[in-house]
Amino acid sequence: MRTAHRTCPICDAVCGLRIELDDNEKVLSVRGDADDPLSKGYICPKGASLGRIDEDPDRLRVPMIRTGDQWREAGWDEAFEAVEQGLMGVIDRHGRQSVAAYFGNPTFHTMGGIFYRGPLSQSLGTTNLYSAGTIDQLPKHVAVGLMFGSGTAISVPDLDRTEYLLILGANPAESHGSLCAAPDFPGRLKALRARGGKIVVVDPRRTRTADLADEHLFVRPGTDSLLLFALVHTLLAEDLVTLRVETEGLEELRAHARPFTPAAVAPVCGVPAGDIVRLARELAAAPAAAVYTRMGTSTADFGTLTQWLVDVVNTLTGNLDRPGGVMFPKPATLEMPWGPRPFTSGRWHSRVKNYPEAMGELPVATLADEIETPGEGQVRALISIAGNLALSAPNGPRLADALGDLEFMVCVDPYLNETTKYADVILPPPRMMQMPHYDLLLLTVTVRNYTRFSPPVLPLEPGQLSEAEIMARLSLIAAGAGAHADPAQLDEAVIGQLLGIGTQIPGSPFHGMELTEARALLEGDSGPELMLDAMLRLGPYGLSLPELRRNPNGLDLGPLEPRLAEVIDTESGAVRLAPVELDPEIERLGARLVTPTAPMLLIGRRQLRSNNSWLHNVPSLVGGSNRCTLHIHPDDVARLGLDTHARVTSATGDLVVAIEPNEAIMPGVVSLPHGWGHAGSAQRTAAAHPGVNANALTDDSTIDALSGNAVFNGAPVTVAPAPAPEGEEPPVHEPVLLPVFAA
Ligand SMILES: Nc1nc2c(c(=O)[nH]1)N[C@H]1C(S)=C(S)[C@@H](COP(=O)(O)OP(=O)(O)OC[C@H]3O[C@@H](n4cnc5c(=O)[nH]c(N)nc54)[C@H](O)[C@@H]3O)O[C@H]1N2
Ligand SMILES: Nc1nc2c(c(=O)[nH]1)N[C@H]1C(S)=C(S)[C@@H](COP(=O)(O)OP(=O)(O)OC[C@H]3O[C@@H](n4cnc5c(=O)[nH]c(N)nc54)[C@H](O)[C@@H]3O)O[C@H]1N2
Ligand code: SF4
Ligand SMILES: [Mo]
Repeated sequence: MRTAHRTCPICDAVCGLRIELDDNEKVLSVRGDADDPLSKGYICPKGASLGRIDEDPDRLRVPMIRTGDQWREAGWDEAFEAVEQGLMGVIDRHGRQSVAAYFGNPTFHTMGGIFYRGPLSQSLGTTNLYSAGTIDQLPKHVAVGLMFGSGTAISVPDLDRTEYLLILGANPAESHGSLCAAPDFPGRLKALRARGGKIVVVDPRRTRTADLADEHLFVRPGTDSLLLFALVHTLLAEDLVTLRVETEGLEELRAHARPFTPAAVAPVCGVPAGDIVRLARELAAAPAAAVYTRMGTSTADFGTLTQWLVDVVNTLTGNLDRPGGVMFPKPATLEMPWGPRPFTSGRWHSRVKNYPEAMGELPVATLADEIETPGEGQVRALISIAGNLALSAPNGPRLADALGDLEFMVCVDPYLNETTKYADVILPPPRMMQMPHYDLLLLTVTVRNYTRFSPPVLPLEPGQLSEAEIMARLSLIAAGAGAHADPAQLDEAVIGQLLGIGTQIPGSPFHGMELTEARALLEGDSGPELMLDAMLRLGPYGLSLPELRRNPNGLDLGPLEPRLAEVIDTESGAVRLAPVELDPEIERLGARLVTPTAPMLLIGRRQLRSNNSWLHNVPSLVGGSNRCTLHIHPDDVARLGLDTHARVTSATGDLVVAIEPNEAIMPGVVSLPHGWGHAGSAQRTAAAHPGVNANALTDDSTIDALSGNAVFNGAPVTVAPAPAPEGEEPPVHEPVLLPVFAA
């Protein structure tokens, strides 16, 4: 028996884990790592199931090649030869623009995904680049890009020191936090209240997070920008503004905010005017306050405006870049610019709908258009890395059909699932336990400065490829170097680029060195480890990979400190309170100041033992409370005459689903979790708990204009009685509350 340490790779909370393995290297138990300075032993049911997830018998172990509807196992060389033939064939016939790439959610967590996204995108030479970003957080990047001049200037609530936390459209008690890495988020919320602070949650559902708060307010889906504008209006009208950082555009902001009075927005957003005024006063009066928002508002109409207004309120109340307010973490690695600086968007546009690029990406919501619409530049091939678009994208079934029409598709994915079944070749990454891990992205949004590296717990088997090698070989094929090119060739090129930057940074350990001299200093067992070592040595704490290896439980690098001056990149150096780029959206929002007629509105829901589309194949994570049901208020159940099931119809599709009457949801709103719809899947456990695809109902024709982001929340739907589909189990009406446990 032995114990290994590893960061959990599943969600944004980056919990440290202690893994016990038996003599056959089978995982016996996974517990929280009490010696991790950030997570301090916290673990959730998913982390505790990591061994079962990792050892899933349905996981692919070798490449798969499809002919018609027949799959067969293949060797790596043969698989890469098939990729070269398929991909280069499409490029020869239709040009490089006919190739698209999608980088799914796990690519934000894995070293293979993070370090090789750039090289693969560049060697493909296409602007048809898509990621989970445009079905998630792109509005945040655009908003901070416009305000601070850098699309990565993302602040986090200083959770452990704040005295007042306003949460809109996030449910960290179940999601464990997002764009805010805070293991044991629920515990941190409890501590906030225990020290006399206040928490207010604004959400169309009274969530578990709301249960941990002092106050919960229902908001009509898609209207948070109105509510926030009224907060801004009140702060300005009542002279409650404290500016602690240099700003520009206050007068323009005042003009924008004028029509959005609490009285004008209240009937539209559903939050009483008196509560809005009180919230503004409380935020202004709190010794330190933070406003935090995530998916609920990012994937709703006016997503970018909402993210902007959140940071406007944080700035106006004097809480930007201040302890207890919202702060910019200082990661251990060299901060690499991602996206243009100063920030700009629309450097190119999508072919069919002319949507602007943002952060180098085009909207996932228009990928089906690009595949279906003939003409020069039509997408004919797709490289999908760690994505399950059939279930994750708006109007997923349409996109799935489009995938079936591609001339070539290759997926890097451990599963044959709803999306990868359309691939010609599937290249499986190794098990999580076999991969080194470093959260290059998530460690930029931690609530304390912190770092931790995890070496692989288990070695690769002979002949098995790491995810990094798979990515490198795909990049080399795309670059024309062929199916047998040595991945080290690409690694050395990337490392050389990094060191090239390093030799020019005065004061860096590589300054003034020859590249070979600098390269000789690096230590690491693989390409991404060497890249990481370089980035750590170039980082602000002077760390290195060997140093991190000596600290397997992670290193606390101290509380967050003010550093706006280091991250801001606007022309004037001031925070732009009223970027002109937002004007058209503000005008469009003004037109929403009319009391809405009331169709039912659909929103999403995350479940504690789930993670998007890919954890439903683990028996301990499905069943019980983790079922795909429609939450609906009992008044609506009665009004609509529903029995056990409902037919839900939207502009794009319809489905029949079991209902779960629930007092906690706002009347007029229904909620369906996403990532389900596994009927007929090759993942056997998932197929036995199929659920329905919520994205059959979401619309791919509406996007957030500024970011291209999908609008999942607030889709108008009709709900009608329906009989239970034959053979379906009766729905579970009682949510089973799981204890959130620690080590
Ligand atoms: N209606 C609705 N739709 C949504 C959302 C919503 O709230 N409502 N949420 C959206 C959000 S926030 C996101 S991030 C997206 C996520 O959507 P996707 O980007 O499609 O990600 P997942 O659904 O997590 O699917 C991950 C895929 O990666 C594979 N995978 C798992 N681990 C690894 C690995 O280590 N390496 C590789 N190569 N593959 C791996 C899995 O088998 C799976 O196929 O969904 C979005 N879709
Ligand atoms: N257990 C679990 N954890 C996860 C995931 C998972 O699938 N399951 N997915 C991971 C991923 S990819 C992400 S991006 C994060 C997301 O992390 P969160 O953003 O915290 O996740 P959600 O649970 O989607 O929270 C969104 C909340 O917004 C509410 N909402 C919906 N529409 C609106 C609206 O218009 N206005 C307001 N104010 N609220 C609204 C919903 O009711 C919900 O409570 O979670 C991550 N962690
Ligand atoms: S909250 Fe759970 S899934 Fe997320 S990192 Fe921690 S243990 Fe893993
Ligand atoms: Mo996400």
